[in-house]
Amino acid sequence: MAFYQDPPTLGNQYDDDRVLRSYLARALPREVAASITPSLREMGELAGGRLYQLQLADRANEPKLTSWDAWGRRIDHVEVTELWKEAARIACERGVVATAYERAHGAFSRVHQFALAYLFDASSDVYTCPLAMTDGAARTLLASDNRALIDRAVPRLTSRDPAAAWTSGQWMTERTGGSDVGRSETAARLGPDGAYRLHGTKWFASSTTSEMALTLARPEGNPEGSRGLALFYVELAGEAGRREGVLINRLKDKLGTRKVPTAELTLDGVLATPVAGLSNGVRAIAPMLNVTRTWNAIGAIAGMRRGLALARSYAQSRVQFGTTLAEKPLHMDTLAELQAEFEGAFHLTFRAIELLGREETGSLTDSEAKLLRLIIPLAKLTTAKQAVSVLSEVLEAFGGAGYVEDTGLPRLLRDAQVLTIWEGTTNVLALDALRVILKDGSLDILAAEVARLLTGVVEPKLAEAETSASRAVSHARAWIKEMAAADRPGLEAGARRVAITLGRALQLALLVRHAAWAMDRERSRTALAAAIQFERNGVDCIRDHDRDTIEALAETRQRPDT
Ligand code: MFK
Repeated sequence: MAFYQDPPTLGNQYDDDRVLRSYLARALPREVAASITPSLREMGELAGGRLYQLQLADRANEPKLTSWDAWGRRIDHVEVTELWKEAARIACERGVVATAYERAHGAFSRVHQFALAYLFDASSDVYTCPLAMTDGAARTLLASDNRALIDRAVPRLTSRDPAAAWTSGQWMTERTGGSDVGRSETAARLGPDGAYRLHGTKWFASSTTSEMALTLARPEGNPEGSRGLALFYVELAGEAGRREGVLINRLKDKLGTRKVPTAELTLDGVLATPVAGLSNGVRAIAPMLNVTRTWNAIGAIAGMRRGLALARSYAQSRVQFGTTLAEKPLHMDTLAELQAEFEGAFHLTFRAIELLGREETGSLTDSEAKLLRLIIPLAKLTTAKQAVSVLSEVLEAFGGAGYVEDTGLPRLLRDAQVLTIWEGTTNVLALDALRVILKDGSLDILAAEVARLLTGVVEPKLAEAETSASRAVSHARAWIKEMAAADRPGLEAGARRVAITLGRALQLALLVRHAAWAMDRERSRTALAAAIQFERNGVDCIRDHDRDTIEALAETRQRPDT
């Protein structure tokens, strides 16, 4: 009889996730954990069941832009995929954003909300993109104290009623710069009616179907640079079809996130309301950046977890050279390395989320606030890189099937690649982290956090991991101190290596702390294995690089090759 390989399968994505369940058992008070478990189990069932099946069935569909109707009217209608329509309803009804704002469990509500988002993400075809921006917009408006806008938009952004709920866009990127936002060209003109209208182009506006957007524009007469920009609220909810003053030039033809209707927009006089004064727009939109960067880390761990769940299932059924892949020592060695990366990324992401939840409920100390400011870029950049490398290996673990579109697997890698780019590239976030470190002593606070996590851990098998985590942080501190005094360009050149080292050191310390807890309370040694393996994967990547070598290899200077 002809042979046909069984596809990999998924079970309930909550019940199957040892890492999530063990983390929640440690991080949450027992009554909170008990109260949120049904909602997580329900989301886990959807994510491994009906939503996953719909995602596979909907694989080839993409959003479509119709610019004109039959009679020549400009309509700019975007039709999203079937999965996106279903994901929108599920996310709204299950409170994937709302849970954080309802605060049924105080600061722990952020953990609940992001656990829902984590379970939902990998079966949502990146519907988490508009959700991230919606969450970021709600947080930004609340931080602005603009009562009229808060009253108008926040109840809609945080609604559980699909008929009333809004999502938000975040229009920041222009042709002049995705990183250097201060070069934005969009102008805000004050009309005789006392209202502002925006004129310019947004080059990469994620999720154009949203009912509102937060965006940056320069009020006429303001100075150049980011301080001359102001944060504006744009409402797009009007009647179906064309949004007055916003033209959709085209949908972007992207490597991944192909279900997300990312567009290039012309702002042709769209009405806009200042959110928080008429300058310092980057500072005003910073709460949004911090929230969406946290969602980015959630996307990274959710993608890794999905890839590994599928790879494990496949390893159990795929027979090669006489046994299943699960019985091949080298295949298991590879999966173990990847699993440890995922677990480190998971714990760092949820540590950031715990702090975010406490910030929102006003229970952070000054030191913890500084720690949060540093952890967010570290988590975003480290987990995004891990996701790309883990998911590349996951595809390889399927051999040719990982490279074939209708298995649904290549999407995992393509959708991961954006995580290193949007919401700030690895290098931009590394420089952001370095700026924060040099400005406010947050590296001392991070070192104290690592020391705190390692305190009281007595398991001898964790000793090497403990040493590696604290040595890596000490190395980073010494290196930054030396370079800040002696070689600023060298310091900047090494910013990515330092940031990744700090991100990994923190991940390892969190793994050690969790492993010690799991051995004690769950009588489980799996988290111990993750800490040991993560340490073996390597933590400290700080190296001295001399400038001659870099310049010779980068080959960006025009000079004769001697
Ligand atoms: C599942 C995945 C979900 C993810 C969905 C994502 C959807 C995708 C949508 C997008 O990608 S939208 C585009 C996102 N774009 C970026 O993230 C821009 C990347 N560039 C940077 O982050 C640059 O570092 C930055 C634009 C911030 C630099 O600009 P500037 O002009 O050099 O600003 P500066 O001086 O660093 O900061 C201005 C003020 O903001 C300062 O405060 P002060 O005015 O009080 O001095 C900063 O401290 C403050 N600030 C900047 N970043 C901050 C912040 N404050 C708190 N947190 C931050 N992260």
